[in-house]
Amino acid sequence: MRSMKYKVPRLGSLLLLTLLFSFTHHTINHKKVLPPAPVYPIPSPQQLAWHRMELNAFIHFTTNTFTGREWGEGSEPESVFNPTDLNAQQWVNTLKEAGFKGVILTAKHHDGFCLWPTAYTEHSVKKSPWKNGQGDVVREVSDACKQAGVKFGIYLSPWDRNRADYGQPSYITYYRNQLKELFANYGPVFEMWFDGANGGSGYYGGANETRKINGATYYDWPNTLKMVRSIQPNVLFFSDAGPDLRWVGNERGVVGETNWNTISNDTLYAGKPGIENLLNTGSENGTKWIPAEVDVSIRPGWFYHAKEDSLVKTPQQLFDLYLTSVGRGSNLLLNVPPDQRGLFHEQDIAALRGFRKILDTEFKTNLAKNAVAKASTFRGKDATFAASKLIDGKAETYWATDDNITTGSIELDLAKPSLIKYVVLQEYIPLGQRVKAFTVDVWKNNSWQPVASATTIGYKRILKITPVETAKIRISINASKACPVLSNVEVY
Ligand code: FUL
Repeated sequence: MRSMKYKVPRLGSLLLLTLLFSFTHHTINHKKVLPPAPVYPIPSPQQLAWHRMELNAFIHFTTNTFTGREWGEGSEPESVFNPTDLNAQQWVNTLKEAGFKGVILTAKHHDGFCLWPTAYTEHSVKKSPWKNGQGDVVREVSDACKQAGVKFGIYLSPWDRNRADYGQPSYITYYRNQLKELFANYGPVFEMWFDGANGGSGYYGGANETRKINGATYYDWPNTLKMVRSIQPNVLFFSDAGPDLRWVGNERGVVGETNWNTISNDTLYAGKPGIENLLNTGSENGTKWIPAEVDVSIRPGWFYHAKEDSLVKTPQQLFDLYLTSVGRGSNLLLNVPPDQRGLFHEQDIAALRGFRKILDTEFKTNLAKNAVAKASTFRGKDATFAASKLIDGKAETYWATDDNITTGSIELDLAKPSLIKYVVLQEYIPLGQRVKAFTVDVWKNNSWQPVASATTIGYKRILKITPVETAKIRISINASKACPVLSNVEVY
């Protein structure tokens, strides 16, 4: 027993020594390779979640739906608002099936009519014959969204052609009261849409005149946003100038081929003329992360007009819009306006289903998934940052190079020749947007043949190429603000 007691500690300390040696040896020879430092500005967690939504929908609905106008005067009697068969679940479920993750409703458009029974004006659903004045469209849409697991957003037009005091300080109090009401009772609200439009003329409580406001100062946005944030800290504010999401500079559904999520907004404000081109591309050295949102309607107008039933965009046109928005690193905000029944029209539903079908067909089989990926170089020769991270399907892993290297290429070996039509790339934007120029080549007739050349990537870039059969694809990053950091490559 005694000798046993003596032997056990000796064996133990030997083991301990061996362990200690191999541990110190390991740490000395394999210094941990640190991830790249962020290139600022970077997205907030809320903005990052927004990027990942990709597809959101707008719903324009008010008295205009019944009067045939696009901009109501503000003098429309409440009695005109009378949908016969309103069904918000039909709207939200149709959109969800087509892949939309969020819905933004016009709670009040420029005409001032309120889709909820607000305490601050009589110009609302409560004075309309719809549901004998007991209805609440905002409630029905926010409930339908909750039920479907779709996020709910609000558009509340700052310009109000109904209010007698529009242009006075008291109107700002009115506007803020309505925001308080909406945010306290209908949340959570993922996005708040502030429209810069202001056409000047209106009913204005019977004054019927043209009113000019100073767009830079009248609304005192900083204090309005502070108030809203105190109720819902996670909301994202959209306007021409941000502060969280920016307008894309047109209503055609097209963001710049060069699309920086960064822009300097110090001198920008909603409705400022002449900034469309800047908003369309952002700026490489912008001081704030304010990504562009691409708003466009499925019809020529934002509101439903029966005469436009034959002009609903085709599934192919919607897919093209997807490529010029999501495909260039922005989100699509597609407007689908309910008709006078209070339903999405059959034509629009068919177009949305067709759009979904094209998406599912075109992006059915990701050929990169089973490819072998290698890179010209990777960070610290550490497997954490190897090319295989580009095809592991994980958003949180990425390929990166060493800090002093701002170019590099990735090769995907598909094992056998396949027909390819699209190349999808994603930067790991939690560390900032970096890539400034890149090219794509395919291996054909024993050499590399160029098939695409582009500038920015950002959250996502989809390149549609002339269909080509190949077994090998090369993506070359030719210029980058700092070492490139890419999280995903897909090939279809
Ligand atoms: C514009 C408005 O004037 C249109 O009516 C529509 O609401 C569009 C989304 O924004 O500025």
